[in-house]
Amino acid sequence: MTTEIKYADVDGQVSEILNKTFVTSFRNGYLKANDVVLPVYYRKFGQRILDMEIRDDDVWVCSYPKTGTTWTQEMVWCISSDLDFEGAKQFLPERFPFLDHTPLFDYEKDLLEKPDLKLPLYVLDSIEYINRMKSPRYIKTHLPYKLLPTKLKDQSTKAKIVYVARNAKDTCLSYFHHCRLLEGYKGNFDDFCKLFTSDSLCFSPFFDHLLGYWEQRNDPRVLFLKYEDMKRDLRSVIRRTGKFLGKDLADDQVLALEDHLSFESMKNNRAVNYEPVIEINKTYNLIDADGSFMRSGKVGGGKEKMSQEFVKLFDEWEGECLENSGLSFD
Ligand code: PPS
Repeated sequence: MTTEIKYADVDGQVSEILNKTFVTSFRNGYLKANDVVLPVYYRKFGQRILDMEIRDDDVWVCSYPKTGTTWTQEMVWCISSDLDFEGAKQFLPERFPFLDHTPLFDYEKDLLEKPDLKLPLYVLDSIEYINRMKSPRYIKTHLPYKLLPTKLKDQSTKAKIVYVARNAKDTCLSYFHHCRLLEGYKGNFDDFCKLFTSDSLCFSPFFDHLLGYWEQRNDPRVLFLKYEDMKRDLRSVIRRTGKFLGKDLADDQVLALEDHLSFESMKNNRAVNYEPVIEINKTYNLIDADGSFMRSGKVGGGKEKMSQEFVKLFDEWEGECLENSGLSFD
């Protein structure tokens, strides 16, 4: 069980590429925390996260970035709240905060330079925001299993974890667009594929992330989902998740939730589509890029966008990393 974090430098060449291609005021370099790539700002928070108190009625949604986290969060929140679509109008990060938000985005310099930039507590200190939340708490994290709070992994807690995974190529393409839109990435897609497959991006190594949770899949407190299954048969995933959360959903509830969770519906829903964040980034010149968070919502786009060389590289890499694990993607 991890109770302390060992920090190391990111390889010098990788660090140089990351610093050159990710250009924003809120990112000041990278480190490795127990071999996981994270921003240097994480060092200030890592131990606080490990030492966090956990509540038995917590529900955690965990994922590598861009694998369907927001979709899963909205599904989990709506099921848990007995389909309170009125309550779901509240901004998702308020009702389902992102634990690692503050370690990921260091706004200290921006706050000094832009005194009218008013940021909420879930941005300024996401850990404290979560500590102060009323129960039941719903918590998002991109941290790999080994960096989760120690007490969340303790057998004595009843807190639940829903993990969502997505195939590597689509995750990479979605992460590329995300990094341009929200994290100041200025490089091209080929360079991003190189960073992704060399496990140099935040929250990597990618397959270790998946396997860390996959190994927990038989724990009754853990539900392992796949984005591709949600696309193919959302109804079944809603029912499975309902069962896991102790909610027996009626047929009309499943249909209503399926509608609420459709890509079109979520794309137009400001509570979940992150448009308010994109607008703040523009207003305060934190990022200069166009696009939308709810981008395409498809399976297979990554393969279409990549060169044949990268498709081959991704396939070989996946084959090696997932060999004998029992985990596979369509
Ligand atoms: S984040 O920033 O890491 O939390 O992003 P995350 O929510 O994990 O992933 C965003 C991708 O999920 C897609 N998405 C959906 N697809 C289908 N249906 C619905 N309802 C839906 N909601 C979100 C979103 O479009 C991103 O994928 P891409 O491939 O970029 O479109």
